[in-house]
Amino acid sequence: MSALTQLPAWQALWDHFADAKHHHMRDLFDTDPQRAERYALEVGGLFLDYSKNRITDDTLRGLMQLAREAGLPAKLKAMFKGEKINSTENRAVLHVALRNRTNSPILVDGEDVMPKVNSVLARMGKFCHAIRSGEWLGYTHQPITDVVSIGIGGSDLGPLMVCSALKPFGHPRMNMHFVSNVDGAQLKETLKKVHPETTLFIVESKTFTTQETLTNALTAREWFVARARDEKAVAKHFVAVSTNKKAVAEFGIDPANMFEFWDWVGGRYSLWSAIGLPIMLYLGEENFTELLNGAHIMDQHFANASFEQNMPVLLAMIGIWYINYYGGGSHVIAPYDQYLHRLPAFIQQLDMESNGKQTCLDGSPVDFETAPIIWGETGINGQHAFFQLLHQGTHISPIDLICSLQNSSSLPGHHEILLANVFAQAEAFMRGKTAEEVREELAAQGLKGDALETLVPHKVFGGNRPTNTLLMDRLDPRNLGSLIALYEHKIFVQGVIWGINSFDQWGVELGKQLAKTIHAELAGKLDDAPHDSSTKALIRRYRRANAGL
Ligand code: G6Q
Repeated sequence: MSALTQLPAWQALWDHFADAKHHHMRDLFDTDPQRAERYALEVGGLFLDYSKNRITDDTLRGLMQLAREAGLPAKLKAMFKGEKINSTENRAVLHVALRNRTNSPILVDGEDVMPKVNSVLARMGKFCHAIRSGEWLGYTHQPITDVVSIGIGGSDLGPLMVCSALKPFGHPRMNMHFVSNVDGAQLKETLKKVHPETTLFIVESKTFTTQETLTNALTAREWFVARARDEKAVAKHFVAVSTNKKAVAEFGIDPANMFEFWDWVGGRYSLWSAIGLPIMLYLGEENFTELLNGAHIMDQHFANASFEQNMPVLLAMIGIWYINYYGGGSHVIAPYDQYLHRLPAFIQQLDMESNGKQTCLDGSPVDFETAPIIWGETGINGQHAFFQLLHQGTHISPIDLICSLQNSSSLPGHHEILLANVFAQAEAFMRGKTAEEVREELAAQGLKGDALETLVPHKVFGGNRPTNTLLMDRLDPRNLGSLIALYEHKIFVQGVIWGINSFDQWGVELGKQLAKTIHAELAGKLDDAPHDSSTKALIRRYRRANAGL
């Protein structure tokens, strides 16, 4: 048995569950008129209504006790203090230092990291100002109009998501492009849209060894040099963001054009570092600072609020309740905001790469479920697609409904419809529709007898389906910063409860290793690598189709 399942609070919650699993939220609301008020919380520009969950005061008490017994208070302090909590890589985990707006010292191996953080931020600010003001000119003395960010995973999704989310704050001259897929189609289509004289390429890679990124960057560089016909022009059009100065120089980017970050910044937690350069270029230094400020508000709240009033802790522990007690293995992110359409993908990586693990910190296997499958889509589109399963399917899949109170599109009439749907969905998921209500409704439509009764079971909604409603005052850099940090900390808390390392990602290595050998085989450079019969047949088929290899 794992340490977690032996905790008294873990067992006590099972005892509570035996009774709690019979509760229906409809009754919980009926018996407590203050429920919505009591189960709500505001932090900065974010408001969370968590009342539509299958929880009572006893559930929350039990969950917070579990958080304490699992050692959350000490782990939280350890992260903020820069201790090497990423034990399998022997690294600190300090995305909070990147937005430590109070500038209080944070030590790694005895060295305060804040001067480095501030100096890179200042360099980024200067560079972005030069590009945005038109002072930085390309090789034909024209200002930059297009930015192509080349990266993948944590070195792509964050900047891509934030730039999409904050489009209304973007520089009007700047067109942002993101290339991550090694499928040449993405780079090819992007290059069709840009001109070498006015394009800046940002190569984003923590390690600067990632095959997809380096392949795309090399092709982009060749495309550029073939047109500029001058190697020296590269300096005006290529910059790198990395922790690996040597590899950047070897690739042919002047280290003077490199923005640095450090091994204590995890890829999927790196948008606050120099990896956020595309964000700062697009939004400007002030808005990037606001993004950091928003995250810092959430950091401070997370570090200081009592667990009972702590937004990331509440979301995490309520998540644990569903995952580990109800056996709900999936979680939906449904932003009701077109600008947030990449948020589900971003949170999917953040959560699944962090907590998709089955080994405890001490090397023993887990004997409980860990990260749920995170998925989602803009909520309103989801309603016309997969919400059917969420309402009447057999799975329990909690849903985060995310929207902003203020209209960001400024087109009249749209926002009200959007918000009406958010609130209606949350209510429908909670209440459902009883057979009695269905009967009444059908009778009012003139149906009776068998015709009515045959339809009833199909139109019943069990309800009791959990949602969190997250309202932002408006979608702006500060609130988006708080929202992202909220999820980062929620995921951290769940990792602590499960006793796993949320900050490594060994699971992505195996496929990468095998791909190297197979790549050589596809190219005809290697013939007899040992494989199973299926893999061998697939390789043969590829080689036949690309005859000559
Ligand atoms: C994120 C992961 C992963 C990483 C990419 C890109 O936490 O580690 O998504 O960001 O594999 O890696 P590089 O930045 O090293 O190119």
